Amino acid sequence: MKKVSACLLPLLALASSQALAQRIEEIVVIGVKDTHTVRTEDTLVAPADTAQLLKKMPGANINKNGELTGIAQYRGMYGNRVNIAINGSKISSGGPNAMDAPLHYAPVALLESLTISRGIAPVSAGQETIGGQIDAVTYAGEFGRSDDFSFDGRAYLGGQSVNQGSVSSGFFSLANDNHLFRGFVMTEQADDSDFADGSITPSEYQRDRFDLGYSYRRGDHEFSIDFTRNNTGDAGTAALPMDIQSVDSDLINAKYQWFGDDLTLTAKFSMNEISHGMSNFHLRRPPQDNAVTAGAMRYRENNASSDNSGFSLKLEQDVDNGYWRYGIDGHFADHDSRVTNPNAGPFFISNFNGADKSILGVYLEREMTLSDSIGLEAGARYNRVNMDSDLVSANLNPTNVATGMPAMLNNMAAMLAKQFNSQNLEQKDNNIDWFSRLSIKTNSNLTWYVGAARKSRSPSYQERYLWIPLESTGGLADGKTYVGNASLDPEVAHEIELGFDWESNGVNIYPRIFYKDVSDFIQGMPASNATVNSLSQMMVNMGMGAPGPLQFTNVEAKFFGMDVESNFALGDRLILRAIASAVRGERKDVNDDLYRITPDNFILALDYLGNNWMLSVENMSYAKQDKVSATNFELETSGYSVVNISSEINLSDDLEIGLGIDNVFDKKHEDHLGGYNRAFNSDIPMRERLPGLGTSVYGRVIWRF
Ligand SMILES: [Cu+2]
Repeated sequence: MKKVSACLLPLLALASSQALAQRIEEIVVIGVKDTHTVRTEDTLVAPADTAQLLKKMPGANINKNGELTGIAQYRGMYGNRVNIAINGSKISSGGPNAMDAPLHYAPVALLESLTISRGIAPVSAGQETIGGQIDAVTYAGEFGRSDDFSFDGRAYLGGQSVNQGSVSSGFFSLANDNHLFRGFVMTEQADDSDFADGSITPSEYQRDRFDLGYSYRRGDHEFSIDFTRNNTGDAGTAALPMDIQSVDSDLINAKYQWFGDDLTLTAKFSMNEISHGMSNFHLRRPPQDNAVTAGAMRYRENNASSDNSGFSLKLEQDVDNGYWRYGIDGHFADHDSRVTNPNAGPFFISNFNGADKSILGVYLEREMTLSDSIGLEAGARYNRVNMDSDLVSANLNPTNVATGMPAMLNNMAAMLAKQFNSQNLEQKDNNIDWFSRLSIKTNSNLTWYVGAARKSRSPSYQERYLWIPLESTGGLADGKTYVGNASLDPEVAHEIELGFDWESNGVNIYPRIFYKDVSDFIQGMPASNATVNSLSQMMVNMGMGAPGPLQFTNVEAKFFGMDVESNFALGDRLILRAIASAVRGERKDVNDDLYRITPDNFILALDYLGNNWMLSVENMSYAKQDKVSATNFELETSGYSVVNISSEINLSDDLEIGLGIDNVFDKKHEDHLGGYNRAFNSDIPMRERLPGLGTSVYGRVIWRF
């Protein structure tokens, strides 16, 4: 086992939230608890991936494709359907399989908090929030109280036994009441992770990061700018056909706020350059010779990039009975991805070439008190989406018998490229969203809630522009190859949600039920293009891909379920916490369930709070999942329970030590959201469900100075 993970602590609320807090005292609109936040200072987290925290939140979970590749799932929707903001800005993944899913850019060691919007998110929260909204905030330090500069810092060191992993990081700030300079450095690495009967290969990882930032405030004005360089090295993603060689990214995020008497202006700008490499031979066993082809022919490397930028302008106006919010925002993402074979120079597939998606949005939102006991929130948004792709091509190197592909295959690829290039690739969508949420306080303990919304999402660039059957699907990890469809329609969801907040005498219960109807839901259906099918079958015969390629298609779907969070004070120091989540995802046009839906799950935890320490014992139970997608050939999983223990002790105001054990009884279990094994491993057969991790003893030390 190893050292402990680290984080830096920090603290603190950004000055802007102080200003916000002051104003909130002035205007209180009746409402329910519509977010759930996990703060890393209060919660001990073993894994390096912030997405793991979602497992502890009502309705949320993680589609795990690797230790640094966690894709957020909320109430059965995942991937691009869930909008994720890192410090208020969106980051478009560099990888066409979302190996660097957005939460990759908010590592646990730098995370201050992770917040989900429970249920229907306001239209001001993000551009495409059909599946929900998640906000990750990283430590930013705090301004001083006088004009004298002071130097502060936090060291966060952590480690866990399940993969001999460790993280070391330091956060430093130099600040007075007007200026705040900050810096952060982090390095983390781990070997392959263990499960009860072996280890998952490859699941090792290595990641380095540094941040530099500056904030300035004076009077009613506050400005900040941050630069991040993230360098992820080798990292295994056994659920996908390749592993990460590198994710090199430069992220810039700037924000300006003006706090007027009854107006607040917030302007944000972000720019991200991500370049990413992956292969099917550097961390896992390379392709082997088989009866039909030489292994060397099937080596693949893939270099992908994402250049994306965004802005938002929001004006919030205080009025007698609430707020008006007016905003415009934009996000512009351009993606390239090229597949090569290091054994065959001429071989290439231009997987995505200048595939871009631009969204310009405008919204109006109102939050108001209708009476002493009724609060209303409502808003509407219009998004204009423009997408396009440059022309594609491929050379499967048919003239080289040893490392090239048969001429017939190359001809089929050329035919598909020609079909793709001759279409109208440029697409424009006009999407309208709205939402309305009503809270009715019937007595001092009970507030009823009802919400309704229409939310839309334009297709991803993969769904529109994947032209040759490959697994570049934004991380679906179902083992199927897909092709896109440029003329897909946007998804449109209509949703209703009901619930209440009950808070009385140490008993707090927040249940919600929901129903979401999605027209033009995008999902893979058996491909009908004869060339796609024959090319795919030939590849299967040569030992690549899987039979029966799918094409992204508009279908009809529905999601429904419930989730609840609750806590019960069992005395001054003992708290019982319970969180339950249940969701169903079904096709409406045919009799099938949707793919990779979280099994029903239930967390029961007992927390004891001592004077300077706390102890928590937690049982996480997952039901079997037999509602699986026939279309995606999804396998069922059985239910299981794991027990986790964690403890924290504050040795002084500046020194805190946390220790924990995850999966205390080393329970062997299949993680339904973990995907199937795609890398040779003597412990796990190919294309079998990947197991959940075994026992992990972990710890962290946080030292503030
Ligand atoms: Cu990748």
